[in-house]
Amino acid sequence: MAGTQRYLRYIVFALICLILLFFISSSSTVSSANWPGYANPPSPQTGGDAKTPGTTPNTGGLPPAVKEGDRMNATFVTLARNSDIWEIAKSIRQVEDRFNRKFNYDWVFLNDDDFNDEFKKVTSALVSGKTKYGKIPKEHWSFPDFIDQEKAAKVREEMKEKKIIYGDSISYRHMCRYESGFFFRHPLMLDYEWYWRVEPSVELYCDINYDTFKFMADNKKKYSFTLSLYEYVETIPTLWDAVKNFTATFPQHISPGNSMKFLSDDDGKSYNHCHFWSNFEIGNLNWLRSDAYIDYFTSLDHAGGFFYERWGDAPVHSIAAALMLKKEEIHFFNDIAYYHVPFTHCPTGEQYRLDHKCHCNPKDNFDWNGYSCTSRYYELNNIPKPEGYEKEQ
Ligand SMILES: Nc1nc2c(ncn2[C@@H]2O[C@H](COP(=O)(O)OP(=O)(O)OP(=O)(O)O)[C@@H](O)[C@H]2O)c(=O)[nH]1
Ligand SMILES: [Mg+2]
Repeated sequence: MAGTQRYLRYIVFALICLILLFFISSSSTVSSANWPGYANPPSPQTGGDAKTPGTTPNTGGLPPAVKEGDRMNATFVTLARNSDIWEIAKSIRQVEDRFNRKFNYDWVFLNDDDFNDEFKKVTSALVSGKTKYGKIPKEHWSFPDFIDQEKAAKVREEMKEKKIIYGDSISYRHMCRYESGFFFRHPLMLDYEWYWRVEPSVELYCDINYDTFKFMADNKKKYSFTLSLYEYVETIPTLWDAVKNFTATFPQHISPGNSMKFLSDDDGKSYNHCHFWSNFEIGNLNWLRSDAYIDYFTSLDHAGGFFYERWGDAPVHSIAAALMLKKEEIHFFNDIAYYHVPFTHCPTGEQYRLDHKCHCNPKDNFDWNGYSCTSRYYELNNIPKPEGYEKEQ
């Protein structure tokens, strides 16, 4: 009897184990029909097999992938060394993502040396338009014969002691002179009417959904900026004297209705050091190639300040634009959100920033800061300042 009972206990125990095993195995994979949020779980589509699900075309009416319409005779232009490769790669990526993937404009790269294969390979892969690589002729990147080398060397020593930024650099001076007077005359640039200058390590923070070159042409603009500020006085002590010398010699090149008020608070007697920051520029190359601008550059060049001081291309371009163009021909691109160390232009106006997917912090906007000259531009042109600017002062 005891043996039968033990035997029955074994059978009951074995049955319980079997039932438990059944439950464990059936609950170890949750039925796909029970996935949270899926009434009908996704299943393989046409074209796929059991292991690789297929795909379906989007029929939901997405906006067109690229912009339609005519292009302008325009190019991006970058002056760079081979060592700038990764910093210019970042800039290109931003310009492409925010603008050029929709327009596919060309990009001209200029260098005082030969570009190496790596530079060409990386940059041409990033640019959606054609890329062109030019070497700067020696005579555009060297001391002109009228420059006293000893005097120039002494200035560099003094500026080094005074710790003036790039004060002891020869190459920086060649760069500023080249950007002031030669880049637009490079053979590769002669094919174009419009340029957009891009430097290494810059950022664009908002989508640009229209053709900025066409905007310039349609609205009769010749020069443009996003940031403006005061120049270091130590780098340009005699620049304004050289400008006055030029205006006295070539009064015919000075435009009526110009932007003198942007440059001077005493009707031209002295320079207030305001300038447009030229690391960003969209401008007209034919204007830079005009007799007026060439006479201006040649006159300044002979004054020697690119080497005896450290004149930057930003005040040189800005003074030219402010004196030789009508004030309406200079455009402020409030909508191009831009950064070059250490300043940011983040468009004033929250709705604009949201609509254009901007990722800049409006608190970083430099426009209404005391060191910016952009207020002067608004006042001179009688343009009402954008709504909300007071909050950013
Ligand atoms: N090929 C070449 N390009 C140069 C040289 N020096 C500067 N550049 C380029 O000229 C432009 C201006 O030079 P930057 O060094 O950016 O001068 P910056 O903007 O005043 O100063 P940063 O604050 O350093 O950016 C950039 O596009 C540089 O890549 C040079 O010696 N050779
Ligand atoms: Mg720079």
